[in-house]
Amino acid sequence: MIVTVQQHILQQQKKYPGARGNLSWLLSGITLATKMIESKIRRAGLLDVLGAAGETNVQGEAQQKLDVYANQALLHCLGMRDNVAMMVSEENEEPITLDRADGDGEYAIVFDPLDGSSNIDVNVNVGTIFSIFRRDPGQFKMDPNAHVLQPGLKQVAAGYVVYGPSTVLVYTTGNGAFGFTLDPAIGAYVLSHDNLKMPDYGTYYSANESRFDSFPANYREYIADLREGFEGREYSSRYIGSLVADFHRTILKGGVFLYPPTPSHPGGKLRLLYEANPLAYIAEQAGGMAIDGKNRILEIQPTDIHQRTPLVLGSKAEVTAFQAWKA
Ligand code: P6P
Repeated sequence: MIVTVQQHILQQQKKYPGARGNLSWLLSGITLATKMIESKIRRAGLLDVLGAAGETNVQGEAQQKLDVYANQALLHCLGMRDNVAMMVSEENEEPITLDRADGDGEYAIVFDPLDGSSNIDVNVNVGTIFSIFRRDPGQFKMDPNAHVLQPGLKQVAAGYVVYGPSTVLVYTTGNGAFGFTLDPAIGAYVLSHDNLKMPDYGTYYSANESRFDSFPANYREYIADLREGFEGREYSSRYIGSLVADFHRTILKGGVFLYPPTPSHPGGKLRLLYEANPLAYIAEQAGGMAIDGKNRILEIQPTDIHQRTPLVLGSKAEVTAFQAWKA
């Protein structure tokens, strides 16, 4: 039986008496934008959208044309959803606030429109990551950032789309994690991974080992032990360099993904609000764990919308073992 992501979202909403279908309306804006992005990615080589757009974004990274397109698609589709009060994008230094009548605009959304974009030109998986908060009307007038500077535990929903051999959307609203594969024949995301569960342990570790010598000692000792074999298991190293792809493998196969503090990024490279938090929420909903090297990602109180964090994320066995290493 085919279950589309729209049907699934509505079924999930039925679990909340009094839910008015607002969240499903909002999520349909995201799925629409990702279909627009997917269609561009599928034909990237043919549409001369490869290569830098000649601009640099707030991160100082050369903006790829697809980055710009993906950001515009999300801003447009979500801007059309009257229950969205504000948006934060990796591509925009400041939040985008939408002029809604004060009673409307229930949600604040943060997203990374096209993560791993440096892989676009070599046809390697890229992804979209999003995280949704309910805004606090009391704060709206003083500081729009306050709506998204909330610990990840407060997320109403979170998800990602990985654009690869197939395009898969995974999302959670707090009742488990669910995966949907885009069926090009009907243009709909169809349920393909019902109630995703991350294996309790895996046989992969994933880190950029070119910087191994500069990792903090506890990361180096931990990885050295995994290389030797851990709890009787041999480990292989897998690193795609596209967070969404490395995460998607981890949620399906288990194991651990690590982005430690490095000399160039002593506070970690990955972004808390629109990379670590949404993936941590999904990882925990699938039975996995996500920490910043010490503390649970979802409990971090953010102070800046673009702040970074170290990330150790994956199966219970591997992340628990990492925590045992004294930092
Ligand atoms: P490094 C891609 O640019 C990205 O933001 C993530 O998708 C990925 O996990 C990470 O950076 C890769 O960083 O330093 O290993 O190239």
